[in-house]
Amino acid sequence: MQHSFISINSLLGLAILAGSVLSACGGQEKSDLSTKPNVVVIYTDDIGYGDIGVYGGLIPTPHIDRLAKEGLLMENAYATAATCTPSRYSMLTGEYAWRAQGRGVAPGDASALIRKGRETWPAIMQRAGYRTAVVGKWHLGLGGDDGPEWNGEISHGPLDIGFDYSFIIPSTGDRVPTVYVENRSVLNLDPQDPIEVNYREKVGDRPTGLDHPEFLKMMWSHGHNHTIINGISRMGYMAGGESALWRDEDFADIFVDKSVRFMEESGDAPFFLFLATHDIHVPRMPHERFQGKSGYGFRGDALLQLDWTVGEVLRFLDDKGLAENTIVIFTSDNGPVLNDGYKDEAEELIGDHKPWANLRGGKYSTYEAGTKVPMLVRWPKGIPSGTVSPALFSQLDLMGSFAGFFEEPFDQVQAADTGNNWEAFIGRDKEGRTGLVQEAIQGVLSYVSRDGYKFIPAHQGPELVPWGTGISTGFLPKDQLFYLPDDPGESVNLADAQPEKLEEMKTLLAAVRNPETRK
Ligand code: NG6
Ligand code: CA
Repeated sequence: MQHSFISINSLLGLAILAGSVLSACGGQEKSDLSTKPNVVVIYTDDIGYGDIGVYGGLIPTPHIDRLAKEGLLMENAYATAATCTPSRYSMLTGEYAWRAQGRGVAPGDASALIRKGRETWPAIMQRAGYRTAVVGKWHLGLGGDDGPEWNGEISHGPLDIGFDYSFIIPSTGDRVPTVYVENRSVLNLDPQDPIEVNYREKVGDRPTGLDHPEFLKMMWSHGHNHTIINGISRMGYMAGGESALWRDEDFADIFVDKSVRFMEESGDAPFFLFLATHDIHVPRMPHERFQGKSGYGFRGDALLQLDWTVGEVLRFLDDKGLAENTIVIFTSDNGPVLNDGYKDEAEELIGDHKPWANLRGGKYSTYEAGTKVPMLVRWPKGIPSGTVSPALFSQLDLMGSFAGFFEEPFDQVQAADTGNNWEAFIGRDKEGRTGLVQEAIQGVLSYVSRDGYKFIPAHQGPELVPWGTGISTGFLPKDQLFYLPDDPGESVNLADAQPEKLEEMKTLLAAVRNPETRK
């Protein structure tokens, strides 16, 4: 299968270069390049199911809401995991992250998790004739087995797996090194002042949050007490790189600027932009113009900033007359958390706003709020405005759905878990996937089926996320079974009352876990 894929693909590549109308394996005509929709994926960080206005959030998000009014609101869309790295991994590769070890939340100096030769969503887009870019948070590792070469050419990055342009922060704002990486090098690095990163012991003489809290503009609450940069202590120690340091307050402005430039420079080629915002992950340090504006502390202010970001993208598309045939996808990598390591008053000021809506749990959790996320899709040419869909949808299927739409062959051995759910993606099929797997911390896997049942296997683990977020893990030493349409808050365990259903759900989860029977 892999061999035939390679030859078909290189033929297609030649045909694309020749600019001819292609004949794919099924003999069907491929759509003309010029009509291909642009695609902008706005992948947000830690935005909960209830955070957005159209999902019941109290903090105004008019630009994000506009996507729903002019497009599709999905009621049952899921990230594959309750943390960032595995969700991103699955979405970009079409494979559940838990199929191999080592794809949990990556440290800031992790080596690349997705390597050259791996089938990816952006690679499919490239082969379909798109210019592709990633802008924003990466958090999938960089560099070979020895990790990223911060002071030289950084290998094994986005450019090696399907992106033509890359402007990223290597992991998350709370992890060193606090520098931007553009394509293969650290932006604005002075070679006389090389970067050193260490996650085990202190390097350099910058003060730490543990020893010098008086230098902080925002105090840490758990973890995050190593090197202080820009008045914020981080995870990990960093020396050097002074001229390359970012200012957290500028993230949104810079990501918008890089995104707009990329879209502008695409000319007549269709573009695929993966805009992975840092908002609203910790440390929440929005630009000064948003600080204090929401009344909900910096978490709310970061949400206003995120809404502004979306507004800027939409304004660009409007101004250039591109809105009609651009697919804008808005979703999140995992569910919400209030205190994720800094004292930013997210808990104290939350008021009646419910980031998790009526769901149980949150980020890290195996309960629904961990992975059930907002998902909006606007495509005026293909989706009627104001569409709402209850279809079960996984971000895992974006890759297979786009491949299906373009009739683009891809390596289905590597991308074993993605499927073509295009009709659900554009709101026509109201049922969607038959089921999906949710990954919580500690590698716990639960299963949601299309008929509304949810199964969480027995797991010996802490009741609350162990580092002080106050979030229920959903771990119990006995099996749990819920019927979500009646009980979205997962409060009535039906495991004893419905033993047959429980067995059926166990079999379904086992079938996905077992590579012999999957698909
Ligand atoms: C956790 C961090 C948290 C956040 C998370 C990753 C601690 C105690 N907690 O380990 O602050 O960085 O990792 O978040 O250090 S994610 O959205 O990128 O997955
Ligand atoms: Ca996240």
